[in-house]
Amino acid sequence: MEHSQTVCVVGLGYIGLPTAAILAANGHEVIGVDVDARHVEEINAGRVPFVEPDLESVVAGVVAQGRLRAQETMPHAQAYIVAVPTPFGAAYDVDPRFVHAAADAIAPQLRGGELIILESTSPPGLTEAMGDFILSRRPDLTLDGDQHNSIYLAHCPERVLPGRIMIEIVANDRIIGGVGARAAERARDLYATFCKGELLITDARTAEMAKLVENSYRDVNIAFANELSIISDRLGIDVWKLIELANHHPRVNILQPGPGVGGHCIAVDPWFIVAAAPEESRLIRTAREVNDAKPEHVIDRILARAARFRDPVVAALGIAFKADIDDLRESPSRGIVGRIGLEMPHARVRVVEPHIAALPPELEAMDNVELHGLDSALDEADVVVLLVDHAEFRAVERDRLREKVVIDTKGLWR
Ligand code: SAJ
Repeated sequence: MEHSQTVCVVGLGYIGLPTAAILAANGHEVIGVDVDARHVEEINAGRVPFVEPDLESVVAGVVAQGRLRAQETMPHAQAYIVAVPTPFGAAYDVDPRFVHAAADAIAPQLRGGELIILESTSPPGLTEAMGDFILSRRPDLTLDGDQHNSIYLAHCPERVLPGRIMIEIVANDRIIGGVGARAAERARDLYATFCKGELLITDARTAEMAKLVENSYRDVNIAFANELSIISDRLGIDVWKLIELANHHPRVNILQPGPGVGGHCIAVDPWFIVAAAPEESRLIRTAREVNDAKPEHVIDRILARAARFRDPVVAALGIAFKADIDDLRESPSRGIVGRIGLEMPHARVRVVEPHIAALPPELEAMDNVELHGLDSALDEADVVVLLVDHAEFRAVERDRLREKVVIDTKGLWR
């Protein structure tokens, strides 16, 4: 292993915490910073405040060894990795407030020689803007390399898949975009201490764009599948069979339709490209619109098929944004469940979500929506809506669905 460093990871969420844990497990002294006091306390007790396979054992181990500690204040460190949210603002451009807050807190700690890596998904130019922001607070420092007062800035977007983070954080290739060549080399040396994938060096803007392009590629391809499912509904064709057959062609690989696209990445990142080049991003924008419209199509189908019952019991299976995780952010199924409850006030909606202990507030507040176990929800249901392909749902015996109206948005029970 290369020499160990003091590394500060700013933002201990789905990306920051695994990154902090893996750095600590590879010999670095890691200080995690988060604004949430409860989060900090949990991590210092070796616990992980969200579901991600294999993460908790690593966190518990490095905390017990004293290699990772969390705190609310910004320390001095040799390297900083910023992994804070970059949501979109009103005009679908980035809201940089968390990046600015991190930069604001890091700036007074700098002495010259530090490496600062932005991992948060960024529109083209945000990493350079972060550098300008730091220099505006610290005019005594420079981004020109190899001087006593140089700081080194790079963008290294994360590409891990929730549910497989601990595998992919080590195995995936990484793009490292430096603001200057020296910064990229230093960032590469740090990632090389735990990353077994290829470390690909470029400039910060290209790295920013590469990340957005990867997620847009997936969004466009899912939009194609979702559009096919709507066309197929109209033409009376089984879309799953259709895609399976078409995918036998050696150069065709269509993705799977679903109730819409969720999560905080694929449903967000393409908008940064659209905001940066609105006239030119026609396909990317349309794909977003197609995917955003899919939940409405699902709602219409549910309402139409449930119309024959007076006071139906609806079992809604899954409100996470995808299979086998507990993340409800930007989840289309969560929105669909809310709308069913609203549009059918006389229906009783039984939500089954094995990965959560309580409904999110907006569903909790609805009188006709309740969290249920799978068995009781299925027993009572007139209408069963499959919204997430969780492993638990895959195992449901088909006999239990007989004589019920079934709307399977993931093609799980074909
Ligand atoms: N989905 C479909 N059909 C499919 C595949 C996915 O409807 O065939 C839906 C899912 O149900 C979910 C959404 O798309 O609602 C996104 O899920 P995902 O598994 O495609 O991706 P994320 O959001 O969990 O993670 C993505 C990954 N990006 C790519 O695969 C290009 C991951 O590698 C990134 O690190 C992550 O975004 C990120 O943080 O940017």
